[in-house]
Amino acid sequence: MNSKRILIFGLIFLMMTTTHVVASDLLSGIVKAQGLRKPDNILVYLTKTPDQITPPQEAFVLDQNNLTFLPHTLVIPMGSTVAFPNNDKVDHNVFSLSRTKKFNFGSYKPGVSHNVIFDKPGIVELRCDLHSEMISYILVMKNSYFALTDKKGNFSIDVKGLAQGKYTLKTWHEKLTNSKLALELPAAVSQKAIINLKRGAPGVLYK
Ligand SMILES: [Cu+2]
Repeated sequence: MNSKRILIFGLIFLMMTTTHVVASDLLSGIVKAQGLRKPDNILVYLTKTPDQITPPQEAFVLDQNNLTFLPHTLVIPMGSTVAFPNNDKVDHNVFSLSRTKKFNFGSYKPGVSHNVIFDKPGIVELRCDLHSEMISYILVMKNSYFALTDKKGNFSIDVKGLAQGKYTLKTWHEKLTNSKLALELPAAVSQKAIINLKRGAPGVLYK
């Protein structure tokens, strides 16, 4: 190999290794929610990313126990299957009237389960026809860049592999108005995002 060739290969190698991809990092921050007892279960998600996602083979579980849906908020990638087992002592009738996915299992007994595939992004509000206090949310996402806040409002999203550039960080919670924050990667991974939210009617996930 002559020196000219070595130089060209060297340049190609340099270009390949500096394609401006966020190597490995977490986009983290804290959400403060005015008028909410705890700032947990708030969805924080990135948009303007490539919308490619591989749903897991295994089904997610949205349990029914003690007249409660568990978890209260379930975030899943588009195309995922969710099982709705009745692990309670009484019958339940789980249904959704949401545009993202409409279904109604009818009344079913303890020990029985139903499966649903969520093939469209958006919000699904779950209810039980027998117990009006039962409510939960399934949030169906277009990409895998999302997180739910913990009890203190902390979140972190793995942005590994995302190209350098501008993105939007959005939030959703059933009792809070939506928010959006423009940010730039990779700069944003080195600083904590602080998001202040207020009570109000939320909007949709995707327009
Ligand atoms: Cu019920």
